Amino acid sequence: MDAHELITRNAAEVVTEAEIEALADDPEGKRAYVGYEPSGVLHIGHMLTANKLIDLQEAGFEVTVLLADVHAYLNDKGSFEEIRHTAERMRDQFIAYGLDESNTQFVLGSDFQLDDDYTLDLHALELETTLSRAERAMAEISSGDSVKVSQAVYPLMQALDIPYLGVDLAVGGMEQRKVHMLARDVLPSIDREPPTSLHTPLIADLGTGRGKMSSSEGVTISMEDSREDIESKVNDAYCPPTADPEPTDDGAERENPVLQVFEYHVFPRFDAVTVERPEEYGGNLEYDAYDDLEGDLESGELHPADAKGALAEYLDRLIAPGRQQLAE
Ligand code: IYR
Repeated sequence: MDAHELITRNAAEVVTEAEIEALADDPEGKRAYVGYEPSGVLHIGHMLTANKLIDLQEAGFEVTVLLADVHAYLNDKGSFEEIRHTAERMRDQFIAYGLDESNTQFVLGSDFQLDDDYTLDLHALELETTLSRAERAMAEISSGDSVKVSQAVYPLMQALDIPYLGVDLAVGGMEQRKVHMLARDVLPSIDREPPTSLHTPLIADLGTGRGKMSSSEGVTISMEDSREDIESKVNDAYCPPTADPEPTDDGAERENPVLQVFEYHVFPRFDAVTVERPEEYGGNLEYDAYDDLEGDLESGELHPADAKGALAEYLDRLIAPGRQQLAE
């Protein structure tokens, strides 16, 4: 797979295509980052952007993981002490998950975001940004109806992280896109380049296929899950025999989360996927590309129950090292 394909595969969006092409032409030593508000354990949402970081490392990029302790604090996730402690645990989880340790730099937000220069640049960005713009940038990131001042400062700090970390590419889920668009607009006002960004798709809730999978609501998968937990969550997942399910009666869009997890979590990390089936049901099925598995589910060749059995198996393999690390 060439660098451009490694960088862009499974991305929902890149901004801009021309900037990404320039990075793909000479990826060696280029720097990419993702920031995460530290939370207790790695869950499937972290794993999605981590898969992209692994792709980028394979393409020649150096990777920075920002453990965004100050951001988590501003977003009301607990006391600063607690968040710091949680951040330490996440580092080991990312390595257990498969990031290349020799080429991943972990940075705590508080290591540079409290410096004088950063603070003054932040105030300069505050002067350039209306409250409503900052609020809109946060709509998909913070929950709750009333936005606190801290949550309006948050996206400006996220924008500023990009030049302060000196990265060439900012990666995040689609819920981060408005922050990155804000960054493109405001950073030139302090003589910084508008950043290039790449966004990974949002995956629907496993149980219903609606909305987006989140660690705070609905069903999620995390490094704390036992094999039995994974089997039971996947077994209960919404999986109609199509990649394009009908909307619900009240008009809500639905996805097939079982197929999404195969596409964005399993196939990027395994060269081939085996669906085990007893001989009397046709024997094992082998897939080396996601599209073939989707096609077989749609044609009826692959039964949803068999697809779920395989999904639980591969998710368990992805999670096992992190589970082991938590137990140590
Ligand atoms: N907004 C992210 C956390 C975050 C991301 C980046 I990229 C930063 O520079 C800072 C914080 C979240 O929702 O988890």
